[in-house]
Amino acid sequence: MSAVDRREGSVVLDGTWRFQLLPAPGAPLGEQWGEAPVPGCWTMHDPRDLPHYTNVQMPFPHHPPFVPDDNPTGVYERDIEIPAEWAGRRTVLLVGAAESVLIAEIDGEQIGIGKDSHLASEFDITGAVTPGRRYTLRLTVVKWSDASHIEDQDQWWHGGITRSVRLHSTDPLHLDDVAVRAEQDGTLRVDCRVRGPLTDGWSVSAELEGYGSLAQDTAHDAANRALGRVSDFLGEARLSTTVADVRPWSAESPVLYALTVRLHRADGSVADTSHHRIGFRTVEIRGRDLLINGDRVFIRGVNRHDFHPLTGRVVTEDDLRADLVTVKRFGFNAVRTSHYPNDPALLDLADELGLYVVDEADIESHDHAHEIADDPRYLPAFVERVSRMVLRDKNHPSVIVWSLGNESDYGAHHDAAAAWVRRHDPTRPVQYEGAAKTDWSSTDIASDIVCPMYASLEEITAHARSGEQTKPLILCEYSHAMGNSNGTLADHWAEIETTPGLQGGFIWEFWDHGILQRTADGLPAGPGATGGYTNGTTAPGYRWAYGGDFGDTPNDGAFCADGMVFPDRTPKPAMYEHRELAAPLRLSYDGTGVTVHNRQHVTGLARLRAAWLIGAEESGTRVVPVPLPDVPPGACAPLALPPELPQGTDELWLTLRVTTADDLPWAPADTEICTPRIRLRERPAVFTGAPAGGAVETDSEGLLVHPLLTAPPVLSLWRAPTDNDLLGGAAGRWRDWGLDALVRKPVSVTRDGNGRVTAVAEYPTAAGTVVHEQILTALADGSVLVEESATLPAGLHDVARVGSVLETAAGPDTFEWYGLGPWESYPDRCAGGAVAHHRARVDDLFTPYLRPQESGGRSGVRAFSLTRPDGTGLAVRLDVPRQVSVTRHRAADLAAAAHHDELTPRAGCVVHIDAAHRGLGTASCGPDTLPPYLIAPGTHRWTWSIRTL
Ligand code: IPT
Repeated sequence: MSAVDRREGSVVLDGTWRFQLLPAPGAPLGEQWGEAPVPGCWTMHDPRDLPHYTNVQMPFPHHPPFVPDDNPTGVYERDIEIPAEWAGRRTVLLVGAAESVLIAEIDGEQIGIGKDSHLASEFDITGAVTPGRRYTLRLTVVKWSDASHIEDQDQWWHGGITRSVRLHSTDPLHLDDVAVRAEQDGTLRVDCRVRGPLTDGWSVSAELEGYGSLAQDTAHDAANRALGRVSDFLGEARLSTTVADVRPWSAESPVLYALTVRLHRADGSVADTSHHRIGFRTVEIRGRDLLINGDRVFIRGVNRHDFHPLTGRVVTEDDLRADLVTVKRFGFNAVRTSHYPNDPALLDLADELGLYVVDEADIESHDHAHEIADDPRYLPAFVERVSRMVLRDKNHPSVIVWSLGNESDYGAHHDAAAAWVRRHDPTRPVQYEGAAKTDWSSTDIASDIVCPMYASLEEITAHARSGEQTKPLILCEYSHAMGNSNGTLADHWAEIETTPGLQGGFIWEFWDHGILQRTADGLPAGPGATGGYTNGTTAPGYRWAYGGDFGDTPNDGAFCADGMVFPDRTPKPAMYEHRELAAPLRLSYDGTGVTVHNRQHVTGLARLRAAWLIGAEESGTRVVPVPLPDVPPGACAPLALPPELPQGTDELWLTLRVTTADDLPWAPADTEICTPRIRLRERPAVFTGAPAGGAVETDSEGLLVHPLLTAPPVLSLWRAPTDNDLLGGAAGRWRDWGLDALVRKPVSVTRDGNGRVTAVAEYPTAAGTVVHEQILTALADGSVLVEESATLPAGLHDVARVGSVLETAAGPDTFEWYGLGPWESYPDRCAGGAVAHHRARVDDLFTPYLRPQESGGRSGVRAFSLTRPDGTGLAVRLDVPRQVSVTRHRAADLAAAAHHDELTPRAGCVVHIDAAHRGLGTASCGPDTLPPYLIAPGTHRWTWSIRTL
């Protein structure tokens, strides 16, 4: 494994290969060959072995190193021709990745085997082939082996060849490795290793484009001193230079320089060339800070798996680019390659687009972690997996930290691997979550960074304030994005930004791993399928499959659907929350003027453009462009308020819509970057002394009768459990209390002389009775005022919501609101967006989280309408900003469905108006929401009005 890039000039063998799937490695080949794509996972197209999802548990009961006898084995075959012009050269076969054991044969002769599902296997086949001749290349891929026990990552199990297969050739005299060290101060050092047959001399030169040749510092010619040797190691050379006025590489400003290294024969002719795009940057740990080019940069990271809903694990360079472009657009500056090395193209893209990478080795022994961590039979695999990754990826400026793997306990193997890395590459820190798990203050471990997963805010801040902290603290996983999640992200960042010693983390995770499945036959739609999805939603006849949907047992259900994007890369609403928290600029308002703060380290604000969005409750929403001063990094400057601000006393908000001014490599001009907001005027009290009208029409229980309502407003304390509610335990309590099936027991209905109706009802639950009062008053403007209170007994200490639910007749299809929007928000996830007038189709308000659950809420709603195309409908006004949701589904419909294809949207709207709505938290894996976002027992009051339009 080396860092010499040989993609150029190689013969790509990707395409359709002959294929047979055998039940086990020793099984006889059949007469008949089928076909399979390479790269490709057979699990995505062969019904005999479908995808299988497990998290921690292995899919079989065997202990390491044993595996089942039933062991799907794919035999891939094709003809190859070795180009005649490769005569006299060295020929190499490269298999980008195969899952899991790879056996390579040429014309029936075994040429090598490889393990490690996420790194390439390279075979020197010079001795096995003659240029100009044709051969049969057979790649046999065995699914299970001893190595499966250290590839127990939380993802689908697949089988196949998952990255490109290529042949390339080199001169017999060739560069074995090129190691580049380019520092922030402009110093550049290039170390080359040379291999080949005994020669009468060689030399290496290097050139940095625009800066000329590097000086050769040392050359060590092993050949001259070891005549008659067996080895083909010829020696090493070191070259160096210093670039004056270097522009350092950073995620914010990813400046790359072109370096070409040439190996010359004794006569000066070029035997081998290696091209590199390098970046000058320095990573160091000083005290408890991780510094990039001397700056303490917050790590706003996300964990990313190789995933594709049609191919399983096969991703193209276009896919990788689309992933990283999305990551950049939503404010992330770092990626952890959870939990294995990615295709080298990902690192090229991270270098180019500007992302810090924690490069992680392909080691996760989760289910048998303790057993394996000190089992010497696995020692070589640990060291080899880590070292091969480092050898491959060391020249990428984007890689700032090496990770020894994930969830594999802590044992001697980790120390051995860390020691190898520290010696081989002293320029980057090493991290391993498991090493730092028990004692965050320990200095004597295989991790230079304390990188816990899912630690609570309280724990990390306590550590940072303890005086015991010895290393940077960067969470390797936090804010589990399963379903409707990522509550309290803003609370996290408020602490991180104000607590020395806390430096960020990596959200779990980028992808929802939903595989596109045909509902008719239950099979994966597979590579090449078209039209099965759009905007996160599957088309009729398809669904997003998760664990168990392919008959896979044991499985871990929807736990693989825990990403910030849907399986088609559509961003979930939580992405907008992150984008706002990571914004390159912030606003402050002191009552008279606005100041804009540039929060970046390297770049000014010139690449951005801005417009004020003026949101006034009464006078509507307007957009006014505003010149953005080019504030230097870390500085601030005044920002002009819009001229002609709406007069009056109604509530007034300004939101700065910040977009890209010009095309950037990761965002075309006019891409929205953030929407910071400030409030200029408070909302005056509403419903004060509104004049009364006539009588309110009610049913015998005192509930509102209205021509557009098919179900009058009644009390709701429940929501369709989110994944966090379910796995965190709240949903179980709610069910035990009976909140999902509340029954209204009328107590009294009174009507006063003015037609005002007071209905009191009880809602018995297993934790005590809730008393609900609803007073309906007709107002002179034709609206009905609804004043409600609900008193929750002490036993109901943490319910989902307290509010009203009502249903409309069919017809209204447009929702317009003044409040936070446009995207979905919840009380603990509402940092992004504008307080303004928004409009959406009712059908679009719902968010298609893979397992149906509470969704579509909008926070801070002050008023809304639901209208038919002709403008008729309902208008609602609220006493104070509240959580409102309008969807086509009752909570019970959602809770009963495992997939969206089981849901039938109702013709009318289901409307929730909440006095209180519980935060989302992240309890499916990690901390629940924080106390301020929980609903306390006692009396809750809310008032609203409803009017016919
Ligand atoms: C942690 C894993 O590292 C990650 O792969 C994923 O499984 C995540 O949790 C949950 O989705 S491990 C967990 C036991 C904390």
